[in-house]
Amino acid sequence: MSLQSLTVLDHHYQELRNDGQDVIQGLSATPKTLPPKYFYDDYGSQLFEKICELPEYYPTRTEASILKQYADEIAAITGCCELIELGSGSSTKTQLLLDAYQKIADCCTYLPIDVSGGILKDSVVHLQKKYPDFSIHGLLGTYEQALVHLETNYLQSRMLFFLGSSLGNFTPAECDSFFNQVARTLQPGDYLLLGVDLQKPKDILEAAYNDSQQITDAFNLNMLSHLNWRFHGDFDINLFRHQAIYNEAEHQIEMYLHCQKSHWVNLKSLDLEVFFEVGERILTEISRKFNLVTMQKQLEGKNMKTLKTWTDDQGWFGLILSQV
Ligand code: AVJ
Repeated sequence: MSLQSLTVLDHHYQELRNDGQDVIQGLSATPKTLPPKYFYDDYGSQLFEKICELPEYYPTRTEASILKQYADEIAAITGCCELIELGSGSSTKTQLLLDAYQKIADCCTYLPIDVSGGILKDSVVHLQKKYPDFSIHGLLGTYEQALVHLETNYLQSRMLFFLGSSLGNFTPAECDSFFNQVARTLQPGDYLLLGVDLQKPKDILEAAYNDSQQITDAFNLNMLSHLNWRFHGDFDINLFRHQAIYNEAEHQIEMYLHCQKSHWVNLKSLDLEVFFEVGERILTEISRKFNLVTMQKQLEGKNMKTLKTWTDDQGWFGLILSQV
């Protein structure tokens, strides 16, 4: 991979100098919370890739089936533009879209954005081989860092992908400011392709986040291992248990790390000591489940008009193509 193929948006992120204010805030709050971006160190991203292949975890496979069926139609609507993806991970599903764009244009730009350097580098190398005529450039950083970068580096018309229902990690308030930030990176005529997980019965949802191989357990607990290496911490992951429940009133999966024994945890480089009570939980993630019509209205409130939506036969997952 050439050096120009990856831009590190925050040179501190890979180092321990990430200031970790969000960790201090979350662990000092009652109840305790941690931001889901800390799932994704390189090992966490590998675990997430495994989750995507689990029999119980339907979202990835369902979204891929929709993309498989409609990628050509999506590419035909937007035509060639700069393809940008927030939270690209391994870009596996995205290749269905890249294939479609390759058919209609001989040269396209693709900018995958992720917080995991390892998986981002590997996928850029792989994609450059697979799509030699594409200009592929990875951006290593958080959504916020990437959106700020994109706002000030507008080159050509854009199609922003936000797939996999990553949007589900945001509270309604965070979602609102995220859409505002997205809107600032797009010009009139630009597109947003949003993949959202839809509301469905509790048993299906809870199975998807409590898989029988316990990969999701490992994924959740790995957040503490990540904090240990990043902030010189001494979390003992054996003192916590994974728990995922569907909160039907809020239409969201809530993932917790449930403390099994009262103890202190020290995060040296954050100068933080935290006491955990037995039975206390850390909320590590919400994964909201959406209603397609409500989501379209919300986008319209942000001046993004729906051009078309697609779902699978069971109505489990939705794709919305909107235009500014
Ligand atoms: C990547 C946020 C969409 O919420 O389903 C998978 C993360 N957490 N299993 C999701 C996740 C537990 C995933 N998102």
